Amino acid sequence: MDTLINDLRIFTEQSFPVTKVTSYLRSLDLQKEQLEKYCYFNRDFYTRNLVHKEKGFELMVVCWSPGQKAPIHGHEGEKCWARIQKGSLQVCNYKEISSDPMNLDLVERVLAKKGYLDGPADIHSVENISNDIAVSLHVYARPFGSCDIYDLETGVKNRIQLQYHSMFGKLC
Ligand code: CSS
Ligand code: FE2
Repeated sequence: MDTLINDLRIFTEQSFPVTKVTSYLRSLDLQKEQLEKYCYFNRDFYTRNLVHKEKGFELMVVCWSPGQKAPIHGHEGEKCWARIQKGSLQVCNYKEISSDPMNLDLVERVLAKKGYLDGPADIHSVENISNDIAVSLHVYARPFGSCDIYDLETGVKNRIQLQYHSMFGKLC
């Protein structure tokens, strides 16, 4: 993990060059033991487990029980990569056609399996549609503490605060 954090620091100085960071994260070789201390599951919601945060980026392990979902949300220009470390996740990518009225186009639906690297993401939903748990590793360049959730049924966009379930391996 320390090596990964140091390498991300170097990428921060380079403003996270997309091609370079993508191939770096794609070939990242992390053992599941290295992630274990950040893996907390909750029955009711997916968990956001902070590994490291500094001004330029944050590193997070997200744990998904079967059926859990991150609803359609935007990353607002932040560069966000997610690597599937265990299980699989369905990622739906959207393009905003208009904001008022809300009109999003589903451009891609991907079943991301272990080892798959997603990103950089813009507007998407992420869901564990499988019957097994899933774990993903997320790098957010320019971390943010809140985001917009798009409700396609009502056409309303809501701002929500994002919270951590654990930080540095300890429950919050
Ligand atoms: N963006 C979501 C996870 S899917 S990338 C979150 O940070 O909770
Ligand atoms: Fe996301």
